[in-house]
Amino acid sequence: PTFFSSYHRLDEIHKYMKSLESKYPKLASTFSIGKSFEGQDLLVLKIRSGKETKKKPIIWIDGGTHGREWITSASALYIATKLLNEYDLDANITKLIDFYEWYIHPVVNPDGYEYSHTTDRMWRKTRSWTVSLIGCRGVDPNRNWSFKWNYGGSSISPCSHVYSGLIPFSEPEIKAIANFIFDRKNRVKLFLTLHSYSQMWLTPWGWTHEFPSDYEDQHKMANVAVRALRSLYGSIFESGSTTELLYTASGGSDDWAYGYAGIKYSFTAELRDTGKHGFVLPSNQIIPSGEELWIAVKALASEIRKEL
Ligand code: 0X9
Ligand code: ZN
Repeated sequence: PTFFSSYHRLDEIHKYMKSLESKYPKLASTFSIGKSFEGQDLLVLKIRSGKETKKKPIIWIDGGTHGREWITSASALYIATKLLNEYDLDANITKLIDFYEWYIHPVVNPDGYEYSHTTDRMWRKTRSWTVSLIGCRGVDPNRNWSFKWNYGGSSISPCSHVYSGLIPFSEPEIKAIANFIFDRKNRVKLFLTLHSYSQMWLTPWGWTHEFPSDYEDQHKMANVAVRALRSLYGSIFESGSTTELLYTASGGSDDWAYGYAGIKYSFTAELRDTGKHGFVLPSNQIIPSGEELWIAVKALASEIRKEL
């Protein structure tokens, strides 16, 4: 059995990330971008070759925004592992690592992730609470971003699954990512946030039914991803905007990355499956799901590179 034959708790994930750092000291490093509400490290893996002097385009991939979506953290780690394992073995991967700087943040919401392991398998939100509010805990981390915050598809009720928080960026986990991305916004060429489930490659917007001016390019690029993904096991992922395919949901990270930080290729990928197991995707699907996503990410990275 490998690391990818089962789902793991947060401490095992952090240990695994640090083991990649020791195994590939020239390529991989881990660092914390802050602390969660309950004090867990927000650990990011950086993959980069060569001297630090050169400014490279950035690819950002995150998972584990919603506690119960375990496959997304496993898949983010799978991508990281593939990048590192295949460097110097596969000429195309070597090229992609040399060209970009990769940041992989597998567990955006560590408190919610742990809570979904220990107490409530269906937990989605963070675990924060505000003194004045008795009872319900947690903010939906994907309704807490500042761009078009509370424009629809979110709730101001603390007990809701889609509670947007008292103010934008009330959640330290989200503020930390926003700061990190904003500081590098001109270099970030792909912002990919992994969710589950429903097998979709979503483009902005989530906050309105209107289509952004870059929709054509974004949709073309989303199709590059879903076509590559399908080529391996035939999994069908739909591509389109969030409001077109799903529902209205404002305050999401992809809308912020595009609308506020100006990152054209900003996607939410909703991974396996389409509802048979839903959030409780069996662990024997981690590797196939990771493999198909890996092919999609490679195709995206090469296609975006052509535009730079
Ligand atoms: O509702 C969400 O946050 C995402 N779906 S999930 O079932 N994983 O919760 C979709 C997010 C799409 N993007 C935006 N709404 N901006
Ligand atoms: Zn989600």
